[in-house]
Amino acid sequence: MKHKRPPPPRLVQTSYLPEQIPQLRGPAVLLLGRSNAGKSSLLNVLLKMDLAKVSKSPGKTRSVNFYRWGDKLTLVDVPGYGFALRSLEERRSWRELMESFFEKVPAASLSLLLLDAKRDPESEELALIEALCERGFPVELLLTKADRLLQAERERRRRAMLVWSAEPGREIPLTWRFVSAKTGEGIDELSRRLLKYAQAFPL
Ligand SMILES: Nc1nc2c(ncn2[C@@H]2O[C@H](COP(=O)(O)OP(=O)(O)OP(=O)(O)O)[C@@H](O)[C@H]2O)c(=O)[nH]1
Ligand SMILES: [Mg+2]
Repeated sequence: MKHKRPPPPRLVQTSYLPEQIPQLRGPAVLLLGRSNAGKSSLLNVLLKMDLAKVSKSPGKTRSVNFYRWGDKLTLVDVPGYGFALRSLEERRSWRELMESFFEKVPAASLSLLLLDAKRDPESEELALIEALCERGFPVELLLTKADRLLQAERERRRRAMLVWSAEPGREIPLTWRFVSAKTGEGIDELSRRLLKYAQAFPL
C-alpha cells in the first residue's frame, strides 16, 4: 500500500484587516511576541521552507499570516508588538486586528510567546501571558536567538527563568525552552511538541 505523503507547508491566508481573519477550526499554533523577536524566522525553520519574510528592522510582518502544516495544523505568524516608531493610527489598527484575531481563534490554540533570550520579560510580555491565561489559551515561552548567548549568560538566563516561570501567583509554572533559528537548537523538540499537540487536539 502506498504511504500518503503530507502536503507541503503553504501560506493559506494573509489578513491585514479584522474582517479578513478567517474562523479557524482545528489545532492552531500562534507565534506571538515583540517585533524582531524572531517569529517569522522560527516559522521558516519549523516548516523547512522560507515562506515568511524576515527582516533586520522591526515591524516586518504587518499582516496575520496563516500557514498550513501537514493535514490539520495551522501555524499563525502574528505581527509583533512594541515597535516604537509606529504611528498611533498604526498601533490602533494593530490592536483592532489582534482583538478580532483572538475572538476567532479556538481557545485551545497553543500560544508560543517568543522572547529574545538576551532580554528580560517586560510588562508587555507579562500582560500578554496574563491575558492569554485568562482566556484559557495554553502558553509556552520560547527564548529565541539562543546562539547569541555566551555560556555564562545562558546559565544566568536559565536560573532566572526557573524562578520567574514558577512565580507565586502563577498557577502552573510556564514551560520554556531555548531555540535558535540559526543553529537549529531546540527546533526538533519543538516540532515534536507541536505535532503531539495537533494529534491530541479534540476534533
Ligand atoms: N542570531 C540569530 N538571529 C536571528 C534568529 N532568529 C531571527 N534572527 C534575526 O532577527 C531579526 C528579526 O527576525 P524576524 O524573524 O523577522 O522577527 P519577527 O519576530 O518576525 O519580527 P516582526 O515581523 O517585526 O514582528 C532578523 O534579522 C533575523 O535574521 C536566531 O535564531 N539567531
Ligand atoms: Mg515577522
